[in-house]
Amino acid sequence: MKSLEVDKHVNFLVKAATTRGFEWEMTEYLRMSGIYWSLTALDLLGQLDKLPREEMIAYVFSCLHENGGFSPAPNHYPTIIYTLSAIQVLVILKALDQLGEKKEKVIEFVKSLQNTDGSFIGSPDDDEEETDTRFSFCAVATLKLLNSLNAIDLDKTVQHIKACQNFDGAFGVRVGSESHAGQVFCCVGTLALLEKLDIVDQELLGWWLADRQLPCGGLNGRPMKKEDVCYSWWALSSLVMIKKSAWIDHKKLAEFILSAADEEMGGIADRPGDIPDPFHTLFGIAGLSLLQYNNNLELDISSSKENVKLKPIDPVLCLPSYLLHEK
Ligand code: GRG
Repeated sequence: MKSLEVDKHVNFLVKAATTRGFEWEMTEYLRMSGIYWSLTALDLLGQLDKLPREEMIAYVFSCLHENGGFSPAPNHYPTIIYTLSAIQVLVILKALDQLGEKKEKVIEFVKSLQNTDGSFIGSPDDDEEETDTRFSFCAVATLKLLNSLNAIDLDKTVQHIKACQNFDGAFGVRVGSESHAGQVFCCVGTLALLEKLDIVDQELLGWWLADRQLPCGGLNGRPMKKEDVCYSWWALSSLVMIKKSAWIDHKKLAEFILSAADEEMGGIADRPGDIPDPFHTLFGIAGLSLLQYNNNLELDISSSKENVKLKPIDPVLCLPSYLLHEK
């Protein structure tokens, strides 16, 4: 198995976060999540200090709006996805306290997005039917990190997720939508945060998730689709949450993730030979962390620093575990 080239990945992540140019401009619409991906990956690699903390915190607050929501960049509108990313960044930088009385505003923002059937819209201007189980997860995860789960109707939240479970045991975007591993993560993660995993048919879901592994070792997001490194997070973390991660071949998955790394520039791509990006770099490294700590994978780590270890990650909140235990 190839080794995890720490120095190269750190250089790649720092370069992606600090180089100004065409790519930087083109990714403005997702910047807050980009910062979360880069910081989380750097922290897992033990090198969080490679990006300027105060500058990152100032950026997060420059994206906080009057209604309590965060946008990806200052001149964009706030949504629940970027609100979760902003809160995750503040947790990583141990700066959540700086929210002060604005914390109540953020809670109000999240609360305002819940429909009467328990589903969530992504931003206040969305129509009531524009729901997505991603928004349920982001709402619940944000409130969990703010210690304010009771701000929303939790029973209805669970009922809605339950209604999104399909005959194959997996979950989709909304009631009746095709099962997709990304949405499975969101639904299983929501139930895990609300301690309601018992309502899931875990055997059936375990089979569906394990079936995502292809002969190349990588996982796909739904039947008949190509493998993609990001499902080494969405599908594997779901398997970990329902305690069925032993149902896939760990070594083959780790080999697939490592083979999607760019050997020269660092960074991980969706699949071998493609161009790396911070999204796949985080979810590839996060998948390796799950495999190492949940399935005893022996990972060879190459670094110019001594005794570098990959940190354990929380399978639900996708944050280095030590941050959640310290809270
Ligand atoms: C990271 C903790 C944390 C939270 C974020 C926004 C969100 C919560 C989760 C998104 C989950 C999701 C839907 C992931 C899938 C992303 C993806 C690669 C979608 C591509 O979908 P298709 O249909 O790809 O283009 P396939 O693989 O089906 O061909």
